Amino acid sequence: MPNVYQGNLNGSGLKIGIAVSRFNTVITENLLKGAVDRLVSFGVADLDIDAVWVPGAFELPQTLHIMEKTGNYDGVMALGCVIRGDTPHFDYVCGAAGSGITRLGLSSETPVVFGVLTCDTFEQAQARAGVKSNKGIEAADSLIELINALKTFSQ
Ligand code: INI
Repeated sequence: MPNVYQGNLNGSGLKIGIAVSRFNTVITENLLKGAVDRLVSFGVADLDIDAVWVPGAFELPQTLHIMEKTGNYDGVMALGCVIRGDTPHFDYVCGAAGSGITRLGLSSETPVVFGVLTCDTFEQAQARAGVKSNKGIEAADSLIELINALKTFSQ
């Protein structure tokens, strides 16, 4: 039999860092609420969640990098919403957020998840920041599962 490892959704005792972008706040405040409510439902204590508002999705990787370096968190999460406009700006912001957060995951031992919406329209973003379908909820699920799955391998 192989050794098979998988995480669970027990959040008790875990400390979580969140960076959330203010750009498209109507959307991102719903992502944050979805994520925080879900984390608490898994047993994460309110006071063990730190959420930092930053200007836009471009700023998410550096913010999480600085938060991660404190060593205070079992896992960190990026929340944001980028909506396509008329210029290539969208591609630069999405690319920087995605690759920056990927690099953070590869250069640290701390589990990191990507809860950034990258949408063509505001309506698409709204549909993914609601009560039932919410990228913040998904990010919370992913982070708690990942933290617990990787615990076995941490030094
Ligand atoms: N930031 C976002 O988070 N979402 C967007 O849709 C967006 N658009 O469209 O421009 C956006 N731009 C700001 C960017 O993230 C930085 O905050 C800014 O460039 C300053 O570094």
